[in-house]
Amino acid sequence: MLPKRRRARVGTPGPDSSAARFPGVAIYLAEPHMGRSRRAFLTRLALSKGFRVLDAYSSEVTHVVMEQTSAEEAVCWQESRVVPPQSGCARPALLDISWFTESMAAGQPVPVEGRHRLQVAVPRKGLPSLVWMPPYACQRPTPLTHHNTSLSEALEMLAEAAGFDGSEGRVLAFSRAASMLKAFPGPVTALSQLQGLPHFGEHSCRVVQELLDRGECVEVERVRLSARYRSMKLFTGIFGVGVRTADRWYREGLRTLDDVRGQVQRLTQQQKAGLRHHADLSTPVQRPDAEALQQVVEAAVEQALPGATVTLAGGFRRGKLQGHDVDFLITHPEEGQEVGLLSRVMHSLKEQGLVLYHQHWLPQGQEPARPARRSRTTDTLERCFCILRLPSSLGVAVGGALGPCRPWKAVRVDLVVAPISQFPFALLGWTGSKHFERELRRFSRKERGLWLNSEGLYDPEQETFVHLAAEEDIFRHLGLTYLPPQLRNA
Ligand code: DCP
Ligand code: MG
Repeated sequence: MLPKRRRARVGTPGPDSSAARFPGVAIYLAEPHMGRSRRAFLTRLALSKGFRVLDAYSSEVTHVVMEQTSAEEAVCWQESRVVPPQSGCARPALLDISWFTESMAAGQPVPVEGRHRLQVAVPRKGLPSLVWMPPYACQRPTPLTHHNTSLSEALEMLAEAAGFDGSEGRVLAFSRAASMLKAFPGPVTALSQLQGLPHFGEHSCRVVQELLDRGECVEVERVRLSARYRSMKLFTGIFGVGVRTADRWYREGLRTLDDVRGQVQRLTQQQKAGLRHHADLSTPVQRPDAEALQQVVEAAVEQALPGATVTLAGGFRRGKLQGHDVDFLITHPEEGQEVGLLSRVMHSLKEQGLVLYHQHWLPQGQEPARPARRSRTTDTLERCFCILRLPSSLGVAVGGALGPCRPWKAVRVDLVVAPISQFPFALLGWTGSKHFERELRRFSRKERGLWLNSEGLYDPEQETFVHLAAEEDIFRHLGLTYLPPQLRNA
């Protein structure tokens, strides 16, 4: 079922009417610039005159009608629609709204003339084809490997640097442009291919242009080599150090890890542990490490509460082969059974000598906190931020920065507990990517009027939580096509 707001907006009299007076005509009103309420109005108008209007684009469509859309954009839109071919079916005509309004006025479909058609007159030979892409990252598949790595990495670095300066607007602008490039269906070789796509502001375009022209961007290289970026990157890479702390240290003149070690009396326990294990923690965790840790955690969980489950989340669930940590979600099929579980799990891991550091966060109350109006990445699920000892006896080549003979390696592990009723939201929230989550929450809030976080989906009008049983149901409820984790690498 669609959320209330969407139901209200889309509420058109049943399209696809079988009582159509013109059997050879099946209209599809394409939405890019039309807007939902205008589309609903036009649909009602056409239905009232006996036209057949299809709600979804399919091989049955004979007339696609668009408004304020250029011929090139229309063709790209059509090319991006994958419709199984039906024998004997011609491609539908791409038409301007003028054909529709004339037909409505005539009370019957008027013959299609050249002036109605949104067609590119000259074949676009040699020109890169334009692509239509939806604006929110949660509306499009983003695989792990894509065609524009050097471009997206450059823009992501600028986003990271903007984050170090607390410039959230620029973080979003660069992240969104980078994310579009990750989802782009082929290599970008000319800036014109990005024409008309959302999120490519003047600054991002300039960077892309320079990279395409010269293979390098002066600004990107200047930032990458700057003392500020390098120190901020180094400091925020320490477990327990956020941008604000890193910035303060930088302003105080600290530049290196040794400078930080010299201030040990000012460090939190978490930061001290982060520094102690810095060499291991700055070496990527490999997938076999994550799988070995899953077995360790599963055994501890099973011992603490038979029937409880452990699910690998984060980047590894999206198919990444390495990551900066391992994220696990724990639940039990019976609501309430999970209370007190994490303490027992940590006790079991400590007894085995596997815990190098841990910080346990308990939920503030039994009731899930109402999601904030503004999306946020943190939530109040019970969790433990740990550094675990991964012994080489588990069959993993721990090697790493300290040489191949080390019998163990320190690994960052997040253990998160969710009651079964919140599990789908926790799984969706902790699978990422961060940009995907940010966009999903923004989409939910702005397009559906619902507030989403890792604990639930809140309807502020009804003042209730929406109960859903699986990730697929959350996508469906938001009116989104389901994307498996491997396609959430936005
Ligand atoms: N997350 C969250 N709340 C937090 C921390 C993380 O909701 N307090 C979410 C955001 C991420 C996901 O959980 O989408 C996993 O966080 P990570 O920082 O571990 O990110 P990844 O697993 O994607 O990256 P990496 O492979 O580097 O670990
Ligand atoms: Mg992770």
